[in-house]
Amino acid sequence: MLSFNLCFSQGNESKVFYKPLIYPQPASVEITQGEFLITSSVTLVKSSDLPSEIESLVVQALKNSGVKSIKSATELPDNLDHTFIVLGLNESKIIQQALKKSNAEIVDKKESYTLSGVSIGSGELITLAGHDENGLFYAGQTFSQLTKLEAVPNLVIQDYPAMPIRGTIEGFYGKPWSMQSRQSHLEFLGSVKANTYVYSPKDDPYARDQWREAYPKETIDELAKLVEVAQSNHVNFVYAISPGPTICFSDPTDLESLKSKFKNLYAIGVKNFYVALDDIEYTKWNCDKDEAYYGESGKKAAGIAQSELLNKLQAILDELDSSMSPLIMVPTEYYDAKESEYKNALIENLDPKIIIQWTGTDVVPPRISNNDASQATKAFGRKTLLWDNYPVNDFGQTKGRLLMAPYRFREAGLSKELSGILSNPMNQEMPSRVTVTGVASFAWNDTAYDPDIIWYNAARNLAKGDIKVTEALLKFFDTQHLAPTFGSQPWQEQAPRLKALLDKVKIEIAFGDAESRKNVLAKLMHYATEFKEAPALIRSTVDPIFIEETKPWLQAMELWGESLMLTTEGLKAAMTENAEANTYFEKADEFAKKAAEIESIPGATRFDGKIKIADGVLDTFIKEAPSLISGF
Ligand code: LTM
Repeated sequence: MLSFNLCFSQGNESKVFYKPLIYPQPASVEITQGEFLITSSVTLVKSSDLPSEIESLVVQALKNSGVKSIKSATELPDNLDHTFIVLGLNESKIIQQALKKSNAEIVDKKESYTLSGVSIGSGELITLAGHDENGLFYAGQTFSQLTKLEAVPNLVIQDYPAMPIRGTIEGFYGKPWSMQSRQSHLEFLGSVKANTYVYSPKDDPYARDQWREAYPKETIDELAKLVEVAQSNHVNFVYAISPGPTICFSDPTDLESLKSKFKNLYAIGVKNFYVALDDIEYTKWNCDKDEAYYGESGKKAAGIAQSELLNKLQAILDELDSSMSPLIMVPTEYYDAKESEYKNALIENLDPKIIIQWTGTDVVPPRISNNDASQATKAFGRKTLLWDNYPVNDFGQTKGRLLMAPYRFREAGLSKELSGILSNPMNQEMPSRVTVTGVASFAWNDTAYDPDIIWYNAARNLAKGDIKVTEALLKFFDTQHLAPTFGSQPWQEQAPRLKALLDKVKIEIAFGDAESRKNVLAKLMHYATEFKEAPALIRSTVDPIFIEETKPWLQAMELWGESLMLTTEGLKAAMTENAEANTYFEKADEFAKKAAEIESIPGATRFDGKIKIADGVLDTFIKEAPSLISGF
């Protein structure tokens, strides 16, 4: 059960309220007396320093929930006869007054907020108080979630993030996201209280292979638009450059090229910079000058040369604008927390304020523990920022797959050792949200994080709140649950929901009686029918971009569903010794073969290949089914 209910009497009436499931899970939710009531006419009481995008967010949420009239005021009256919503930063007088009336306070932490609802007289006082602008924006996001629910009780939410840096790094190989996808991703990040997006597509030539060249004017204009969208969604837009494949560390003209690249981006509003030194040759210099300057090439010399370059860049940025956040970097040895010659040389020289990323105990680690993170703190000489290679699908083992399992196996307590988490997503932006919602939620509140509830919420969000479409999506995600590592052993199993049902079918056929076999086959037919119908339901409601990005998977799922229905008919017929059974099994096989032939969209992922749907679970069952009941 996902919620419990609470019963309060208001006057003579009594009404049932349901505890809301906010995501990311807030630090504290206290339910109080009465209803969190939004009347059809409300008054917004704003502090003078209210950013316009936060006002728009709240106004939009009110309109979507059916509010007909929104008036503005600068003060609260003594008597409330309808809903008053007070919005502002903690230090404003009006917020102090509203918090006092609500018996609430704000926690003194960066990005924190308090959201409260209290019944006063015949009206309602709702307060959205931010510690800072990000906090106030997050109060608006939580408010927006509350307005989509029915019968919410009055409450006091005090909330703040566990990790300071939360978001994504578009750091994969293969087709980069379109500018349109990036814009909608930035809006999505804001909605899950994530505050960071790193622009680092490996296949942007101006960021890696031709990093010395300036961007064409058209691209600069597009990037400027992204920076603007990021700002209005309270997301730091971080620009990453990858000079590693060709840089000459000791050449002042290369430093100049980096400086002018950063300056061009600063001019369009970029205030966060990043240097990516992953996946490069670091035991050979790219130029003779480096040999002359640093001596013989090698891991130690690479650590020294890289740290010197980064320190110079940090100094350039400090001079350009001292209010900017420090540089972020990913080193060449990013895939473990073992001390090494290279890492020692890097951190002995690197400016301590520069933030270092690592990917865990492997490039794609099966789990990340508190101990792993504290080893990384030691090895890199500071709290690290995790680069989590999930749900990225640019490596061979992901061929034909989307990665859509819940975000799991990151230990509660990591917020004590990490400065944050950035997820490296798939080439497909919208399907990536299934996991990124989990990453943002874990980074916001790692101790209360519940992977399954967040997974449900991610589906519900894509389904625009529709329960049937949510279930259809969850069935689809289950077929893409397998998460490969760089080795042969996946770190998340394939299709656990479907597997549980198919195992039950096999168990009842082997050990059950006529009645239980009949029942389990009825259940299987019900599931198979919903499975086959899921793609049509998804297409009817979910955003067309999601449908486009998942197109061949949805097509294949339909065919596999048909095959599973025919298999179930075959099993039913076999149970009653009906000779039609074989015909059903043969047809099921034909559909399975057709489904297994569907290919990914050419170029949409780094490795094209045949689409995989619940592989190793569904195909195995369909193949094995004719042998489960014999003698007809
Ligand atoms: O993980 C890092 C730091 N670098 C690359 C990524 O660009 C790539 O997307 C992932 C997954 O293939 N692996 C890497 O090594």
